[in-house]
Amino acid sequence: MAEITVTEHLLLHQKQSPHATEQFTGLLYDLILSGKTIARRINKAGLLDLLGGTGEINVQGENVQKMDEIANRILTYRMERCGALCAMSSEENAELVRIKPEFPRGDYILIFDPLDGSSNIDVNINVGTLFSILHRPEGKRGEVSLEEVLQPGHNQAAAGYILYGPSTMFVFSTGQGVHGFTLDPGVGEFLLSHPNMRIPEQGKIYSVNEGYRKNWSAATCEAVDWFHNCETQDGTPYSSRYVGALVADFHRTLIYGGIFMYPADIKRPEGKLRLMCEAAPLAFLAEQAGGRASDGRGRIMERKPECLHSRTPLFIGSSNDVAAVEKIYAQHRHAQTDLIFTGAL
Ligand code: P6P
Repeated sequence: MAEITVTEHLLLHQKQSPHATEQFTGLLYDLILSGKTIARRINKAGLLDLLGGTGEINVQGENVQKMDEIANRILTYRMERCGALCAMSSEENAELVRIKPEFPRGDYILIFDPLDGSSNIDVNINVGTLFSILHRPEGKRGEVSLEEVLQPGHNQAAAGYILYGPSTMFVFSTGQGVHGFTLDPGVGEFLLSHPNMRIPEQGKIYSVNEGYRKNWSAATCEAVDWFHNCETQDGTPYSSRYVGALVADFHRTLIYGGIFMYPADIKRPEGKLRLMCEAAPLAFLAEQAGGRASDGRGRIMERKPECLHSRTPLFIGSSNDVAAVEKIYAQHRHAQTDLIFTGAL
């Protein structure tokens, strides 16, 4: 396969991609540069005593890992200078970051989780950076208001992730399909390795943390039990896989198919995962790849965030597998048993 970089790929698709403007290409370039910088730091983390937490707690109430902070600093420094943004929101920052007047500004808004799954770093398991790119609403000028940022996922101009694993991958979509690029460390470029990625309409892997079962509703228990009992198209049972890093669990689902689930539970009635920087970008990719992404009731892409850090339940992957979950929740809603929380069955 010819060695095609992300920028070349964008320009090749210039006519279809309304976003292949100078500003947007510059945005992606600096996002990619940040990803390469973070990859290098992660690969050395174990050697530079960057493992472990800083002892601080972030806005999510989570223990901040050193690499979280470093990744957040790398992205914030680079992206506030890229000239394409008017505002940014990081999973690590409680408040919206408005681009300061001394920096060039543009019409895009970047929402990101600098290092998702960072607790896995200490045990050398995949972590990832997630990003979502929105347009500033037409006709808005002056200071960006929070309301301008709180947009539903179907407004996204682009979304994607960088997966730091055995190889570092950049997977994204601008609405013209999903394309995966693998970093060639020798060259220092992400090269097209997975053009036009598609999720199989049914998979054979389900992915959920069953340790929370005692806190699930009856509907959620039934939805997960569905995958304990259903069979793949070749008549074999589903396998269970759970990395504990959303980007890694999603990437496997994107390639192999199946379903990743993070349901609500009695302690987290809105779920754990963040709508704007985790569920919405992955929902954009899933739908672009022919899959589905739901909160159990309807499309993640339709949900309007109440705040920057709104959370949502997430069921994402093969269209048939996600549809099976939605059907079970609909039956329980109809029977008005969808909010009954059961103990361990
Ligand atoms: P649990 C990582 O902390 C994360 O936000 C996602 O990357 C991952 O899918 C999820 O939490 C894992 O959560 O409760 O199963 O450990």
